[in-house]
Amino acid sequence: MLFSQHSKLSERLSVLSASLFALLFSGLAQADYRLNFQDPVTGVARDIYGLHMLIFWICVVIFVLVFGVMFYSIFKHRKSKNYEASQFSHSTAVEVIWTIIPFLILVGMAIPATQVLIKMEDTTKSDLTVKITGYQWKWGYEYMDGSDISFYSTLSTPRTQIDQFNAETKTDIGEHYLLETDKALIVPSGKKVRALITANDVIHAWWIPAFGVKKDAIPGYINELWFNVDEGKEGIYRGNCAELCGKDHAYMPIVVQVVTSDQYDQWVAGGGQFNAKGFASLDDASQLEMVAETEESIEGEGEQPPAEPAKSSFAESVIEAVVPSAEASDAQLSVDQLMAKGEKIYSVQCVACHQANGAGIPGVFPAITGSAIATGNIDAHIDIILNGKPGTAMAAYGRQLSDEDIAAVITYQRNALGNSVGDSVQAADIAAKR
Ligand code: HEC
Ligand SMILES: [Cu+2]
Repeated sequence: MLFSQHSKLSERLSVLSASLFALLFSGLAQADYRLNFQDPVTGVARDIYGLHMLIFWICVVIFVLVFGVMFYSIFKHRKSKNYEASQFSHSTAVEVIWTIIPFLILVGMAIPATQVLIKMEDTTKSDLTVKITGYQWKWGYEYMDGSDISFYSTLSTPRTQIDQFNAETKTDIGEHYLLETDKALIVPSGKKVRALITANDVIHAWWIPAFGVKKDAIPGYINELWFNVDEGKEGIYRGNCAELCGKDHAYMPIVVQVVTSDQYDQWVAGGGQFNAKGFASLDDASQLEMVAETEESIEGEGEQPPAEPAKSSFAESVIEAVVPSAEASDAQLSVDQLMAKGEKIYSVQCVACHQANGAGIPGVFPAITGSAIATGNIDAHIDIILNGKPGTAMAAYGRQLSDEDIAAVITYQRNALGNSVGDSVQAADIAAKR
């Protein structure tokens, strides 16, 4: 009886451990698994890495010593040896030793840590300042050096890749799933870049692990950070918003493209244009190679990433749609053109709240389907999109989208998502209302 129970238990245990094992290793095989931090590409990130390793090894040594002594004592003085325990209860000498040694260890760790902290906080003598603003759910970048470049950076992974919960109809996700944007922050290597970080709604945080920077973006408050990417480490670096900021917190990645300072000057002189992949548009043929190369060296240890599947032409068309067109806003578009463009803009800028089918989220984000504004007087519709609704999550898109984009998304909302008002607007109508 006892025996059979026991064997059942051990059977269960072995099943459990086998499945745990399988779980662990299937996870390892799937994920691009790596240990430790990303490879540091700035001096501060290298310092942080060094500090991390130093403290790690101090911990390892303490661990081995403490457990070594413990296990040795347990084993040496075990009951079967009839060891007679000593009965002393106080030892000033031991107490002094176990106070002084940890104290010395802590001071020994605090000195280099403080040096790095002081270095991290020193934002003086910067070559370039960028203002970074967190929004629900995108990042705004503004160059403060008089170049007058500013833009918003939005997730470019298509919602069709994100919203697939059915394993059977699942399509492949892209290589940089949820870590890709329509426009990257462009910075030069070998230059001290200072960032002023704030937010427009709730608290976000700007985080690029390879740079060793992470700072909260707080509404009404400006935080500072700086980084100086080593020359020779040009490439694409990716990070995330690191402060839970609501429903789409996971969908506001950060992409930074580091270019040489010559390329940066060229980009600024060209007015800060972007190519279809959201990187600096330079008329320098070597640029694409550079991007491809460094992406590999950041991520690739050994294995070649799978050739990009005829990659989301949808994502690219979205990006094209989102980059405001430089054309004059008096161009007339057909209703079909407006609807096609509007659908793309809606699927990038508006779905997070109003949902792909226009139903919104009851009690939080209103439906567009049957909405009094989206089916009523068009002036009110234009107004809420241009100016937003202060005090709510509905942002003023007049600052973020071009006249044509706004005309398209309004036309789309009025004639799709279950609405069929039948009217349309042109960019010129929007310009007139600004
Ligand atoms: C971050 C969430 C969010 C995003 C993104 C968003 N909206 Fe809204 N939207 C809201 C909220 C909240 C309201 C309700 C505001 C209020 O209280 O009147 C709203 C209201 C509206 C309304 C009025 C609906 C009604 O009947 O009251 C329209 C039209 C609208 N949004 C269009 C858009 C368009 C177009 C976009 C994309 C360019 C967009 N919204 C993106 C949150 C959002
Ligand atoms: Cu955020």
